[in-house]
Amino acid sequence: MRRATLVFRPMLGMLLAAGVAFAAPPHTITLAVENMTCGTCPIVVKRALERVPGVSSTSVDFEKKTATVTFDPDKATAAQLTQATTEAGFPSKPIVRP
Ligand SMILES: [Cu+2]
Repeated sequence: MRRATLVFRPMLGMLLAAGVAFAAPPHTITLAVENMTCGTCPIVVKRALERVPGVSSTSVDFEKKTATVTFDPDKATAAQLTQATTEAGFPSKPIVRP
């Protein structure tokens, strides 16, 4: 019994380490959002983005006309995010930083 425990412990550790390695870290991107003309618009944009599966957090800046989105890259893509805002009436595209 004691022997079995000694063998299985390291194996369990390896499995856990592998699981962490396979889970991709969340991505954060900033979208330039068009058509936000009043204080209600950011709320609509935020809701549209949060409906996309894999999105964990969203913050919309009305002054800068941007939306910053954190998402699981295994579940969502940048294209799905821009599509979600576009379908809500607010076309967007990722801001590429130099
Ligand atoms: Cu509005």
